[in-house]
Amino acid sequence: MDTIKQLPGEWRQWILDNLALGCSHASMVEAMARRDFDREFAAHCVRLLSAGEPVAVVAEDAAMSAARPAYVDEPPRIRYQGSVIHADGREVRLRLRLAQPVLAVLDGLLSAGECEELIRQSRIKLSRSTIVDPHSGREEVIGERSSEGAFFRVDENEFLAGLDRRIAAVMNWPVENGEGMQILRYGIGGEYQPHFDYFAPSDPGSQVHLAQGGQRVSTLVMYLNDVPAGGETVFPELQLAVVPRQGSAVYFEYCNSLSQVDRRTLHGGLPVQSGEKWIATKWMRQRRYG
Ligand code: PD2
Ligand code: ZN
Repeated sequence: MDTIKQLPGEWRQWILDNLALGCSHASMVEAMARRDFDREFAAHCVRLLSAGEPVAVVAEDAAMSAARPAYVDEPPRIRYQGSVIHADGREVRLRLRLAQPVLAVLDGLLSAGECEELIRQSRIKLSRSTIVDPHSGREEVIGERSSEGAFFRVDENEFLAGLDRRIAAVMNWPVENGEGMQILRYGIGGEYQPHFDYFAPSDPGSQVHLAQGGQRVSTLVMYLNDVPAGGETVFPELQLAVVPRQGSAVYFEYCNSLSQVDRRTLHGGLPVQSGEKWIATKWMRQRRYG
């Protein structure tokens, strides 16, 4: 088969995104060669773009769209010993796992007492999640995420530090790479519309987020209470719904060593139909955060 010696605009952006993330030239050339680009041509494009020089691009045609960068699956970061994860002295049980995208449902991550303590501490800080309305400039309640939220710093207190150590052990990623834990409370009708947790690499607004700690690589959503009806975390591409259960969690990975992001991890929170829903979320970054 002939190798590709033309650069579609989408691939030009892919190279620029990965350069901004600090990826090595060799890793980019390797990924392009795997998608049938000519190695020398790929290296030439990476060299020019890294030097800030222009590179001619072609519009994507049907043949080229077949060469769109596909997410390269890699071995999971999370590690199971049989159906258990030994995490900083606690036995966390595996209830479901998916090979690719890497996803796991875990039981017994937090005790009931720990969930209640997290809720108690969050109630104290809780403020309604807001955004700045572009027209009025006023802070408005976010429409698509009808919830209240609170953030905890990694070193907020001993209790949080202990949980952060356990979470880092489960996610098999350094505690220093974690963002502070986010707690959300959804009331009846509260939902989180489908989104990606990673920052869209080609979105100029992402650069400010990526500058500190790089891309997000994995998420752990922990359920702090049982929800009588609704509130499932759903993955539309996987046709999977996770029912919230106190102390359990859903874990998933979406950024590989090439800094590619995995669109299969689109996910959202369905409306709560009865009662309320409390979650704690931990996002891990490529590098040290904060
Ligand atoms: O509350 C959820 O189930 C949910 C859904 C999607 C949480 C998040 N995303 C998140 O915290 O990123
Ligand atoms: Zn999310």
